[in-house]
Amino acid sequence: DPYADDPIRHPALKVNSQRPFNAEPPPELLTENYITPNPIFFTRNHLPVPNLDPDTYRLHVVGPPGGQSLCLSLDDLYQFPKHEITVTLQCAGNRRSEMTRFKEVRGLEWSAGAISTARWAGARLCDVLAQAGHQLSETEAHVCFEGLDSDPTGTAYGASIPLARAMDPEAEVLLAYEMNGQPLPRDHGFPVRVVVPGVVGARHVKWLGKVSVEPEESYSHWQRRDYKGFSPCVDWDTVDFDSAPSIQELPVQSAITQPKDGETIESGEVTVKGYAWSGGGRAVVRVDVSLDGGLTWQVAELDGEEQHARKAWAWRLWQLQAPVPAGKKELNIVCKAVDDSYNVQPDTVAPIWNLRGVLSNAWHRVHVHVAP
Ligand code: MTE
Ligand code: MO
Repeated sequence: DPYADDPIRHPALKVNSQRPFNAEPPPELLTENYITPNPIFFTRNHLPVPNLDPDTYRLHVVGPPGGQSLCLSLDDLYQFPKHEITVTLQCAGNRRSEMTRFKEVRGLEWSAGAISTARWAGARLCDVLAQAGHQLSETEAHVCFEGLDSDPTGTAYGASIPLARAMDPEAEVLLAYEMNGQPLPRDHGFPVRVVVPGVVGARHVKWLGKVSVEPEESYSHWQRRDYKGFSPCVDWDTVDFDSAPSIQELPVQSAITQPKDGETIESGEVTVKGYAWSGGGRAVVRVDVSLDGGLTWQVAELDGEEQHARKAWAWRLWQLQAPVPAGKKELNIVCKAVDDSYNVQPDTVAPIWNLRGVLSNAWHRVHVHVAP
């Protein structure tokens, strides 16, 4: 069993698949803290978790022609200036189960918990690439990452991002060796992973073994044959993966974590809580909440760290305290977020449904009963 050596996991996690291990925190824990504690940070593994020795670990950075390839130990990585930022990581499949309810899709049944936030610290990728002699002049170039996890045929997990993002100091792409002040837990990429703020989780390659600059995107299955969006009219007979761009920045997202769907709440006052986030460093400027299925709206209060323009890498938690409208036996609670480009979430799943169930960001809806 290639999974026999996987780490022990926290019992509170809701497991979507045991081998490979995929799990999310339950909603009430997800937004209990602005920073997600490491043991309940959602986990998305495609393969067995490698068991890497920090003393013999090496990161290979391929240099440009005429440049210098690097073979970095952990100690070498610690020599680069240490950069620490708060970043929310979201899987492209977050909230997929809502797409499934509309029409069948292929993929893990994530609820709204395939998203978490941590303080990440490490070397900036731009500093490491510069040391290897890379410059921005290479046109249309991509930075390809390879993990040290692999399938039985020896194929490693891989993904890529555009070189322009990798080389931009303001994009703050990290080769992270710390998560919330601790060495990375094994499930989250020990000893080194990529953190690409504002970008889909799939590009944050864990157990990083190799970095190279290439004229084309990574040839990995997960770059080319997965993690792409399609029209609702496309099915598995007609899908052409080459026709769509790989997902990089994610669209604006929000979800309700309290109360839970199907719950019975007290009459009087209701407290609604949740998270909101947008990709590409776009800040969340507002969250609207409706108690009547979207007919009337109230503005939620935003909590969490103040966001920097164009560098809003982390989510906002939000809450709304409101009187339960008199005489109501049930409430249809809805939330939707607005980012600083005034992007909004679509109201239903139908127009964004896609065969892989990615990019699921319709208004989040929770139905509750009111105690008599
Ligand atoms: N990196 C490697 N090497 N192997 C993987 O399976 N999964 C990716 C990404 N990096 C993956 C990986 C996906 S799809 C996501 S959403 C994130 O890691 C999840 O990171 P987490 O498990 O730390 O939450
Ligand atoms: Mo993912």
